[in-house]
Amino acid sequence: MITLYTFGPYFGLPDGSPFVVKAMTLLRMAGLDYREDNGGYGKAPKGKLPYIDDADVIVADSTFIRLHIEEKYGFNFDAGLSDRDRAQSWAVEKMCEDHLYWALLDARWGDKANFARGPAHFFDAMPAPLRPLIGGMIRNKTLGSLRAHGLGRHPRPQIESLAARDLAAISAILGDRPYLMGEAPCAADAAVFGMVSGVLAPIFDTPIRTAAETHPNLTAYRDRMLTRYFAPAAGA
Ligand SMILES: N[C@@H](CCC(=O)N[C@@H](CS)C(=O)NCC(=O)O)C(=O)O
Repeated sequence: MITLYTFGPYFGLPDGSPFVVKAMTLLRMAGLDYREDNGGYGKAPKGKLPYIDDADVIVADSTFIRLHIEEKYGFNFDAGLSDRDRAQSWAVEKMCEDHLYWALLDARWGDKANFARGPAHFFDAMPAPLRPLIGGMIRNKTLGSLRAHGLGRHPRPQIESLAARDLAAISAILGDRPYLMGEAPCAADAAVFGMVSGVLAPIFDTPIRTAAETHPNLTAYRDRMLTRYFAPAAGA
């Protein structure tokens, strides 16, 4: 069986990382059984989660996990999409992952109150005296990568205004359709759901969440994806 390396459920979400939520959703979309292991971060080949172990083949990065599923299991996430829809869905996915994600990171890790509510709990299993030390080091490392990306160089209100534009774009593309590209979910839905559900997580108090909440189709979309892929099985 496939092992998916995760952080674990945090913030009322299937996982604390939107990329892990994306990978979970892809596996569920493809109907593949998998087990979760939240102890694999130390061995992550690219230093990040998610990655999978599929019969001793290690695949790191959510997009390469998608390509692996397509190649090994013959599942076409974008079946039925026109070339234009495929291109548009890829563009939206990458806007989420390479732009909106960094704004989410700033909201969660940059804002001190949100950090205390959220990511600080990643270190709860450590001995109490070490928690602020290790937590502070990882926070500095994360904010360093945000700065290296570039988005972290803007003052927070500017970051938030850019994120609000991303969310308005996703909302406009979704329109009144159930999924991004129409009646059926496609690969980008896994990525966009991972990010939008992360942005909407109620424990974080942030103008980015408020911006997302002004688009009722985004909250409905989050709920639709949750029900479709993460509702507990009957009797479970
Ligand atoms: N491109 C990667 C991004 C994965 C990623 O950024 N994961 C973050 C969590 S959201 C991570 O593992 N960060 C830990 C670190 O940078 O040390 C993917 O699509 O899987």
